[in-house]
Amino acid sequence: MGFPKDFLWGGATAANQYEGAYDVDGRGLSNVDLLPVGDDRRAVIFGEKKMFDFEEGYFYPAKHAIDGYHHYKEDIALFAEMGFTTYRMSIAWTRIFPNGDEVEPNEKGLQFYEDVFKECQKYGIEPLVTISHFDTPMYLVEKYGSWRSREMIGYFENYCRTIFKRYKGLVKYWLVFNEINMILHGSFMGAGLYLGDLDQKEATRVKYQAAHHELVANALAVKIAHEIDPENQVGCMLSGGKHYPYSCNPKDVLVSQLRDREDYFFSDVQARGGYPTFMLKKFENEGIDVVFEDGDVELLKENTVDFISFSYYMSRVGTADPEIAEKTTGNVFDSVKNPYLPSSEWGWQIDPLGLRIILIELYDRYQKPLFVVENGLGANDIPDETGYVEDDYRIEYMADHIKEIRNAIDLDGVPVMGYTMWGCIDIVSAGSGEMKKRYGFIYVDRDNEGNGTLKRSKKKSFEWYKQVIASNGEIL
Ligand code: P53
Repeated sequence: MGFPKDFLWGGATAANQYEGAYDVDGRGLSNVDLLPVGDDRRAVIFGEKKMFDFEEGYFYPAKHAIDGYHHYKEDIALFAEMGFTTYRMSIAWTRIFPNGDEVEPNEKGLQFYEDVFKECQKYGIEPLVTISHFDTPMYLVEKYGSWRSREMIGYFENYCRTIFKRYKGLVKYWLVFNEINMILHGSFMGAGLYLGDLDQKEATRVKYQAAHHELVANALAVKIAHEIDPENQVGCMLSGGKHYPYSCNPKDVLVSQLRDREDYFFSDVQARGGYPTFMLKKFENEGIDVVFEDGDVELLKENTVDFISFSYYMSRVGTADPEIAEKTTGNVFDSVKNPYLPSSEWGWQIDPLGLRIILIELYDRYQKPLFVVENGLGANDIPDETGYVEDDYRIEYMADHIKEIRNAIDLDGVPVMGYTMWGCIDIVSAGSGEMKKRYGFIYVDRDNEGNGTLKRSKKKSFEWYKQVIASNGEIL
């Protein structure tokens, strides 16, 4: 009973929220560098406001982030001290191909990640590598309109082939696109799509055409990963969270079910190998013309993912009743507020049982191993003068969620490969751009305006997680 012996325990970060050094060693500019802090951030994330270069009067937190580029050795040593057996991180596409369309990769970028993986290897930490954590080279955004263009597939394929070859033997767990369903919501953040000049129908068409290109690129990535090294295991990655019906009125149930399908469309293609009929019907009924090329159907069919990964922060709520207007705040996935659940300081509702519910649901749907690759609590931690934070609220949040993973394994028979808690060291928030929305076991001295020494200090949760891992999830 309990967690399997080889369960992978760790934490997760993403290049643009962690590394900084945005212009060092030949790195090119990417869409996620251009998300400013402040009132305009959401409009840029959603692809409503165009921001294709740094502009006067804005602060761009990804430029320097927590300077992980120069601190990774110290950070990985701290992860190792907690006993991590895995570390989820992402490669910045623009470190390897600064513009995206070069034939030859940037050696300095390749060397950087090789050093990172070797550092992990030193401690027996298995890297879990996201190939695109929301990032797209700005050169390709400007030249081709990003993923709306079929051209992207070839460039992405070259990027994948390059890293699979170079890191063969160092990395075996891969995720292709982080939260692939983000493309429908935060379209510029998720996929470099600026949609501000399109009407709604055309914007929808562009999103689904771009999604198709990403799905084809995903299948190619799976194919190449398996060809280069049969040891490679490739997962899809979904922003998870089931829609609960607001009431047992069948109308609410139906709305919730249909909204879940909008998300599962992506993993249905990636895990089952073809478009679900409901999506083809939607295209037909709404006149959405998504162009497939010869060979796409076969490629998708033959190259399904090895496992299903997802982020889980909260469940969502669906209702058919327009009178129920109270929405949750602070998340790009809009949802009606659930009256049974408490909320974090950022309005994200806290629902540990929802994690068990989505684990059951995803396993029932796909019968493939699951990996919880993000989960955690963003909070405004107040450190003492030494940088220590007594983050009992975070410990409680995580303990409650890890218990539900154990229940899913023990009571529901769901195979779960591992758990990587989000933002294991404080990093820039993707949604808000703030530093003060902190998730880490490790406090980083940096504020929303970019001031601070970048000093790392252990929070109370650091010792707690160490003991969770040492006991393989028995002591929570
Ligand atoms: P933050 C919502 C909004 C933005 C990104 O989010 C999101 C979500 C949740 O689904 O996805 C992930 O930093 C994402 C991470 C991100 C994390 O959620 O807004 O993969 O990059 O940092 C947490 O609190």
